[in-house]
Amino acid sequence: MNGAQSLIQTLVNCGVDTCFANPGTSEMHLVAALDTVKGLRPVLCLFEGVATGAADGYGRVAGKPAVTLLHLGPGLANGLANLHNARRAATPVVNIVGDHATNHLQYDALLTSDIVGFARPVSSWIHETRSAGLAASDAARAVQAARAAPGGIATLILPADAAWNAAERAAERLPDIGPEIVGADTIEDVAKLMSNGKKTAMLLRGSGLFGKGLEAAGRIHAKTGVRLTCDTFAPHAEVGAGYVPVERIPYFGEQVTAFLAGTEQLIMVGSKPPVSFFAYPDKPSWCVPATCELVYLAHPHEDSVTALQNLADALGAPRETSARVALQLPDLPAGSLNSLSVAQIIARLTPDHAIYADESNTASLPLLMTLARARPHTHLPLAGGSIGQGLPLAVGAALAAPDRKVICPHGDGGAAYTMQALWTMAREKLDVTTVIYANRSYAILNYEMFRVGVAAVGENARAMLDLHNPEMNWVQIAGGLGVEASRATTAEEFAAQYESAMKHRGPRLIEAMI
Ligand SMILES: Cc1ncc(C[n+]2csc(CCOP(=O)(O)OP(=O)(O)O)c2C)c(N)n1
Repeated sequence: MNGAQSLIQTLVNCGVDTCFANPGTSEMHLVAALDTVKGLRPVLCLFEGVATGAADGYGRVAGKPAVTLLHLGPGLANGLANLHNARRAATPVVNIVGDHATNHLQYDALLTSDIVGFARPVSSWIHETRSAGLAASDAARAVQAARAAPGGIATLILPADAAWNAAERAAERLPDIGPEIVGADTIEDVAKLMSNGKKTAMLLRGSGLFGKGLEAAGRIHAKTGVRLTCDTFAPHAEVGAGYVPVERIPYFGEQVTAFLAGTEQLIMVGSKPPVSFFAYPDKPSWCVPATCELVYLAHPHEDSVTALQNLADALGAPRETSARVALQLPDLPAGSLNSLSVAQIIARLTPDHAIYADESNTASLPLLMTLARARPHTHLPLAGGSIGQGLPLAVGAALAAPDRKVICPHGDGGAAYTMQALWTMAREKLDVTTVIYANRSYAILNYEMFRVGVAAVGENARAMLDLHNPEMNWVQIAGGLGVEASRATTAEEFAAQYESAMKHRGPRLIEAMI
C-alpha cells in the first residue's frame, strides 16, 4: 500500500464516507486510491467553494465530517469563504490538501504557496504530513480534530511523495475529544437562578436546537416559562409542527435590542451573547440590556444536551412538554409572485422532514415566518455571512440525507457565486429543489447603504447593487449545468412548478420572478 491508500483507508476506518473533491496533479495518487480502497464516495465539484460548502452541509446533517480533497494552496484558497461559514457553524470538516513532493519545493515551482498561511484562519487543526508512513496516523488525528467538540475544520497537507511512497498500514479511529459534561455545581446554580422570578431567556445553539436537546429545553420551558430563543443564523435547527417552539432573534441590531428589552437573565446554551451583524454609525453593536446578567449553562465545547436534561431534572420539570408548534399551513395565494406568496406556496406544498439550505436573504422574513408553523423540517441557514453557500450546502445535505427533500431558497446574487453546485446536483441526481429569487438585485445592500448613513446614491453606486444589464437567465444557467428548470412569473405558475418538483425526485430549479 502507498501513503494515499493508507490515508483513504484510515478515513474510511474513522467513519468518513463522503469526499467532495476538486483534485490536480499533486493529488493523483489520492484519486487513484478512491478505486483501490472501498467505502469513500467521491463527489466531483467544479469549484472548491462548492466542495467546502457541501462538506459543511454534509457535516451539519450527518453530525460527522466529510472530507474535501483540494489542490494545493490555490485550491484551498478558492474554498476558504465556505470554510469560514463552516467554522462559524462549528461543522466538522476534514480538508486534505495536496502539496508538491518534498524535494520539489526547493525550486519554487508555479503552484508553490504558503498553504498553512491559507489554512490558518479557518482551521482549528493544521498538520503537514512528513512521510508516507505517517499519512495514516495523521489522517486519524485529523478526523479526531474535526470531531472534537463542538466541531472544527482540520486541514491535513499531504505532499505528493507522502502519497506515492510506500506505507505500512492504515490506522484506526481515535476516541472523540469532548463534549465535556457540565458540572453539577453549574446545573445547581442555573437551577437556582431560574427559580428567582426574574425575566429570563435562554439562547440555544448547536445540539440544543434539535433532537433530545430541544426536547429538554421544552421541558425547562414547561416548568419555568423561560423564553426559548435562538440567533438569526443558528446553523442547525428543527422547526415546525410538533417541535418545541423557539423564537428566532431578528437580524438588525435595533430589532435585537427591542427583542431582548426587559430581559434580566440570559442563559447561554452553546451560544454567545447576540451582537448586531454590522456596526453602524451611532448605533450600538451590543444588543443585550446593560443590566441583564449573562449566565453560561453550556459553552460550545460542552455537552448542551446533557446539561439541559440535568437542568430539567434539577428543576423537577415534567418528562415531556405539551407546548408544541401547531401545524398552520397558509392557503395557496393567487396573482402576484413576491417573497410572501413564494413563502406561502413553499410552506403549503413541501412534505414533512424536508431540509432547507436557506440563503433567501431579503426574502427570508416571510419564509421564516410561514415555515415556523409549517410541516416539521430542518433549517440550515448561512451561518457565517459569506454569501454563496446555499447551493453547496444543499448538495451536502442531500448526500447526507438521501431520503429527504432538500429545498434551497436562494437570492440570485448569492447563487451566482457558486452556481457550479447545480452541475454536482445533476451528476449525483440529488433530490434538491432550488428556488431562485430573481429580483435582479443585491437588494439587502440597498437597505445597508441607507443604514450606514450614505445620503446620496449616484449612478455608479447604484450600478454596484443592481443585477440587470445583463440579466442572468437561471433557466438557461441550470439547463446548461444539467438541471431541469422553469421560470414562474405568477403565484399560480410557481405553485404548479413547485408542486411538480415536490412530486418528483431529482434536481429542479425554479426561477421565481419576484
Ligand atoms: C463573500 C461575500 N461577498 C459579498 C458579500 C456582501 N453581500 C451581502 S448580501 C449581498 C447581496 C445578496 O444578493 P442576493 O443573494 O440576490 O439577495 P438579496 O439581497 O437580493 O435578497 C452581498 C453582495 C457577502 N456577504 N459575502
